[in-house]
Amino acid sequence: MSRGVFILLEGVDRCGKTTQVGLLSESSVMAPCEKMNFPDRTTEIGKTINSYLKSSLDLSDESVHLLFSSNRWERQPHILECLQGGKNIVCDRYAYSGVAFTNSKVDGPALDWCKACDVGLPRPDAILFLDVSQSVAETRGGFGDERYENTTHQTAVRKVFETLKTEDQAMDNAPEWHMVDAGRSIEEVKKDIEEIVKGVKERKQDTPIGKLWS
Ligand code: DGP
Ligand code: NA
Ligand code: NA
Repeated sequence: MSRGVFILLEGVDRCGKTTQVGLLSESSVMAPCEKMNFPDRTTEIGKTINSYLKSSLDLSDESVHLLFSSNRWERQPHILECLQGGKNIVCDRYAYSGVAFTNSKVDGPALDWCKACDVGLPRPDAILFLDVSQSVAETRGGFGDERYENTTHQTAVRKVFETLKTEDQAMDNAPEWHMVDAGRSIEEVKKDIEEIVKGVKERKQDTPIGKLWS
């Protein structure tokens, strides 16, 4: 039996990621599928993260970064169990958001420090980056509700995602990156994503499960 594949959707806030994660998780292409999202606000750590994002709690940049990372590590056993059991995973954000949202802060922690605590997590097979212009993202519902949702920060976040893509592309064992034009209709984006995922499954489902950034 082939293992499950691990598909990660990333992007700035309001890029349409959560909609597409939902659609992909219900698509026959991914069956059987487990849907995940980070931060997972349901755990004890996740509740603290939620308070931080809603601005009812202040934490240092380093402290909250480690909480976000820990929130991923607490799901590591479950991720491995799914993949080993032949279940595909579609995930809404992961360590890439982790690094991008922290390193992009004014005088934020260094890129290598940000990456270090997520090294060794289960490695996604592919990253589908939902690319939408900042002006389009901001016209979408709810922009500005949470801590990081301002133009300056989001623009800086985009730059770090670009750096992470470049670094991954220089590594032998890194996820595949696919840029998806998310300025189109939901239906067009969905079709595009499904085609990409079919290819990823063919290439990856008979390879060993990897470790992130190692
Ligand atoms: P979401 O629930 O996907 O809208 O994510 C909530 C916000 O938290 C969003 O602005 C992105 C940000 N975020 C997601 N993961 C991380 C992380 O690991 N570290 C930091 N600093 N921010 C993150
Ligand atoms: Na958000
Ligand atoms: Na999310």
